[in-house]
Amino acid sequence: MWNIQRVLLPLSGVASKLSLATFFPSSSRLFMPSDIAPPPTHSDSAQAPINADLTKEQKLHLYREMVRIRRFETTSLQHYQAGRMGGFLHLYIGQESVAVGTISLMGEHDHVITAYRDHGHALAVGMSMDECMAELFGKGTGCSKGKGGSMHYFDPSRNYWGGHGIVAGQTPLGLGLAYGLKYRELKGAAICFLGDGAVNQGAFHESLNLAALWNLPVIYVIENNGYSMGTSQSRSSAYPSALAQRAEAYGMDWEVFNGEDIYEVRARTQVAIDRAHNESRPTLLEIATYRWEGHSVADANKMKYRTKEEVERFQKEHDPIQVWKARLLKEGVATEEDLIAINKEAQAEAEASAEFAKSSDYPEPESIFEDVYWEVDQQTDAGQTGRHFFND
Ligand SMILES: Cc1ncc(C[n+]2csc(CCOP(=O)(O)OP(=O)(O)O)c2C)c(N)n1
Ligand SMILES: [Mg+2]
Repeated sequence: MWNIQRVLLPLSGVASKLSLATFFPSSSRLFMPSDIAPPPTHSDSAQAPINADLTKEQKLHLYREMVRIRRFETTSLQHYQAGRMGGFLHLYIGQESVAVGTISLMGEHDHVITAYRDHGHALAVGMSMDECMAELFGKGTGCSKGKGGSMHYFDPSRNYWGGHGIVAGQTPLGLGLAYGLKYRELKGAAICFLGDGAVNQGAFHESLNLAALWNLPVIYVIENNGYSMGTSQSRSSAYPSALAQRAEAYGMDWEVFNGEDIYEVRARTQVAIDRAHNESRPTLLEIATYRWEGHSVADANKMKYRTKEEVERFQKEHDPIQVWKARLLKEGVATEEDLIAINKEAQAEAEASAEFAKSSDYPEPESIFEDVYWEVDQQTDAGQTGRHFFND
């Protein structure tokens, strides 16, 4: 809690007292929250119909998709460090079960939109490693023609609407997707991912308000990986309870659960999808997860706001791929050799995608003005007269 004396003391001239502890009373813990732990998983998630009905092949598919994301990203990291990519690279390693679990539930009219940590979601919706890797290399064969980079993957043909760099900027857009579904009377949901650092942005709260007010089929998924950019959740959010509890202010359903077990992710997310499809009502989910790498690869302070022990604990005990692997072995779905083979295939696919990216051409300089406004590219009246953009 704020202590008024601690705040006033520095103002009365005792500048030496002005330390982080003044503003963050237990700052040492806030800097190093090495006690963070995911919530327990529900014991009945594996038996939920959506999971009980999974075939052996579907279970292996979930494993393959998570491993593909991991191999894609470790390969991209090597090429980033070799100086072959410009811009930032935000890795999703450690969070794979969230994208793969939620997106595995998507039907024909379900749509996805996310922030800049977008590689996992893109591969999970079915975008190819080639187009994703080439985008990182800035090549014309990339999914955004090499002009978007890591943070701006797009594929509307797969109901995948980006890839957004402005924190929470995707949240009103996700609302618009849901509005479009309702307007067209389609039975679908807009799944909008955001980070724990986006929950205090005004645009997000405006979106929650409209989602509830207009009963829109949107599912906001907070991927709570414990940290935003160089800071922990406890240093950035005043409200000490669940981030998703903010939904109560808008009369919206919400839930918090553990994201490391893909059964759990699927079982709990399906409830929100059913609510969107059948009742056209929004949900705010908070999925506890963990990012292994720095905020981006260029995060020089990545070990200053958390401990090495904490990172290693999550890597050893909460790796979603290892958790799922253990399940598959226990259920007799696969042997150790089967899973090694899947890893090798994914590694080969990732390496081939890097070769594809390297040998692709950069976009032509003249194309820099293309793909900015649809109206201009399509030469519509508005695109030619500019009236669409400026009232005259
Ligand atoms: C409006 C805005 N403010 C600040 C930034 C700089 N910024 C980029 S990422 C980030 C942290 C977001 O953290 P979180 O939402 O938890 O997502 P994560 O990186 O953990 O996936 C910040 C502050 C930005 N991109 N946009
Ligand atoms: Mg975060």
